[in-house]
Amino acid sequence: MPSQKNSSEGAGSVLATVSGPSTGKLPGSLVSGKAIPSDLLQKVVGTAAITSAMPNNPNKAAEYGDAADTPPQGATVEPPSPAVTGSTVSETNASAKVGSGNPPQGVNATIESLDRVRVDSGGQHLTTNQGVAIADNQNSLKIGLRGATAMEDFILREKITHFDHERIPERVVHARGSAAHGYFECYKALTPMTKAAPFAEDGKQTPIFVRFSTVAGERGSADTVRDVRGFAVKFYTDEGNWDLVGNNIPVFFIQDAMKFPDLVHAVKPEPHFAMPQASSAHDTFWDFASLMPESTHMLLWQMSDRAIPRSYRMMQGFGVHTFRLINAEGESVFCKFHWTPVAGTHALAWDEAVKICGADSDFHRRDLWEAIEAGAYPEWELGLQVFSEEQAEEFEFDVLDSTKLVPEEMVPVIPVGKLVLNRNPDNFFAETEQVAFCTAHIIPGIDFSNDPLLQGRIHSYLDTQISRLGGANFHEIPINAPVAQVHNNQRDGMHRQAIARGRVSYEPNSLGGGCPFQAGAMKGFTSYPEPVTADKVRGKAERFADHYSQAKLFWKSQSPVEQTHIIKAFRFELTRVQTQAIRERVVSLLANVDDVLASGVAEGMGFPVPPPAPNISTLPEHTYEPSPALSMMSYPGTDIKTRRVAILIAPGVDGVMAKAVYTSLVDAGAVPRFVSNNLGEIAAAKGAALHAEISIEAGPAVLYDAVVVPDGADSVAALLKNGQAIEFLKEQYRHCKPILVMGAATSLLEKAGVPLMLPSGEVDTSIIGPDHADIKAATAAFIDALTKHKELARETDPPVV
Ligand code: HDE
Repeated sequence: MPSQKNSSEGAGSVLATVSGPSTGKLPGSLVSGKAIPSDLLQKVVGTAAITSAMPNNPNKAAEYGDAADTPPQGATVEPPSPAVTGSTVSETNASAKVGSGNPPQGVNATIESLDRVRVDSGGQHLTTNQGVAIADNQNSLKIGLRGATAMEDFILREKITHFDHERIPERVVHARGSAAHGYFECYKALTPMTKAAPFAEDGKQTPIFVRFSTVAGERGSADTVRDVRGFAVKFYTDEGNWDLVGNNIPVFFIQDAMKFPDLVHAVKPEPHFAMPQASSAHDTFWDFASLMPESTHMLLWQMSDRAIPRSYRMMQGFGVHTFRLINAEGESVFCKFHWTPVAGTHALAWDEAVKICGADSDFHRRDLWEAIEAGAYPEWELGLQVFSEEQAEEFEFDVLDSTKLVPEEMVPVIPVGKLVLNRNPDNFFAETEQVAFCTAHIIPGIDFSNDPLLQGRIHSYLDTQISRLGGANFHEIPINAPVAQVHNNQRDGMHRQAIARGRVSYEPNSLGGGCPFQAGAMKGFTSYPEPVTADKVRGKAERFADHYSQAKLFWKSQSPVEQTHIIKAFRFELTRVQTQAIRERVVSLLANVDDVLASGVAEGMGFPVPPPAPNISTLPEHTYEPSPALSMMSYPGTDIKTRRVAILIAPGVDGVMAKAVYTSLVDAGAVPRFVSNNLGEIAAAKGAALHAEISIEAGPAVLYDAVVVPDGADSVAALLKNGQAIEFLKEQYRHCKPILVMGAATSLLEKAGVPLMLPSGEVDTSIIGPDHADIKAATAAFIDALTKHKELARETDPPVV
């Protein structure tokens, strides 16, 4: 609507905030000789123009019937001047606080990189949260030097009040974890399969944040407990955040979200006395699990070495559920996600894991941090198993059942990209604790399947953040903000940070020129239009009732030593259980899997194998061929980067030899340390004195992947008299770790009772030294042994050393 030049008619309407001229006429530029602010006039004139350009809602018809399949982009009108859609024409006035007076249009500045919120106090004085300089940070304000503290001491009160509220609730599950930043790089564009942003171009990089965790323990619990590990990846894509919230085991305990609170209540510390911490080895867990035969497959994984990984960097990750990929044509395939570590998959020994809980309860956290600080960036390859809905129909299991996996022999894993973790967080709380993963965070090109476990998760993660992070604005916490623009009409709530410009917070609108407008089917997220004709029911499909075929597949696919570990883990857990009927019920499930498994466990428990639990499946049981990919042995790794090696020294050590081994290990990427009885200078028989880096108490055997004892008559004599050193060698042997002894140090093996031959009668090639005169060759053989990680053929039950 045009303004009337040189007329004051309607001026009052421009200057007021209620009502406007009934004629629709707008004033000219002068009122009684006083100028109407031109920006205010422009705003009113411009508003009239954009609202009348939208006489109706042009997209309404597209909401109904077939037209709704392809929602159009929202209708918009460009405002003639920025003031038209602003909140206030006074936005052009500048200050250090309100900004430049030229507010950015069409952007959300809260998504700027984390640099925007990084704080460094170098060279700065202390202040209150209001920026007031603090003169004295040592004393509260008192009425007299020996008097009471004054109520008015706002500096003390602010400091203590903030401190009182420093904690937030820990995660209900996965409370204990550690995280790092990095990137995902796609090898080749996957556009025929999916339009998802990370896979859009060859070599495309997407920033990511990954958090690893245990499940059952509280936030301060130990890292190396027996448990499933979380493997949650947040992709900050240019089309919004995608969270792939997976585990290091490809299947799960239960089939329906309805059972998750029961599972977690059963595994968490028992409610009457809050024990045990971070352990499934107690009555309530096994009571529940043994009444849920669908968990049998997962229980085998949980009792395997997968549940005691050597490092977060040495475990696989899985999306677990079946997801959908969708391409630009709207075609969909099913997909399973696999992360495979470049460092190989490696585990601790159970005895080792238990002792590490005491020696360094931050073992995994420290390992991840140290590797990244040292520039040995952990890497994984992402692989996809892709299959059609028609293929899935032919499988003997249901792909919507999270207690089943798709064997790689049926659908191969295609490598599609790599994940690299190359930056530690600056602040554990702000980043690792406040990160909010959510299975509902998906992007165009990816969609959910109807897996009833996944469907329940879509609700749970968003919901849990609201109480954990204190309200609906947790997406604005810097670590959670996407790198893609965020524009919508959600407003207010606790701790809101975005200051929305303009008066429009609804859609459709004409006062905001129609903005922000719906993106439409071409750009916006659309769900895969899966055809459905079904009754509304509670229940599960027939194929979900097969509880044992894949448990058998997993068992058959394990190497003999892995099978032994599974039997021993069951025995350990069930021995801690107090109720005999529960123990027997667990073995009755195992009796459906394998005789050796069931009898091995029963024997250790001192009772006969009970009759197998009823197999309730009405479908014929499927027999799978063993799948080598299910054994950890299939991912050996290729080097010794970041492996920790103890070099045990005492006065009189052959310093030249010790240093030579040290240097070779550093060159190969390992982390050697001189370990001695105490810190300080250690006189050497040959060469310069060495400096002990850590004492045996602070760095016991379980914290190293291997041990070296250099030659030196006096040094060896001292170690022979040192019970801790002998214990060190015994543990290294018992945990199947490579041992390098040189010259006189060979006598330590005898004192420790370490045999040089394997139980099979073959030579133990991971004990190096006795017949290696040449130190170079010995070190090379030692590095070879360490590359293989452990010599598991050493194990006997019970251990001889
Ligand atoms: Fe989770 N899970 N979960 N979960 N989960 C949480 O979300 C839940 C499940 C997983 O590092 C919680 O933010 C339900 C399967 C990881 O921050 C909560 C069900 C898998 C993490 C939650 C499941 C996972 C969580 C607790 C069954 C593997 C840690 C705090 C329907 C595919 C993410 C939080 C991080 C965390 C609910 C089952 C993995 C309560 C209801 C299956 C890695 O929302």
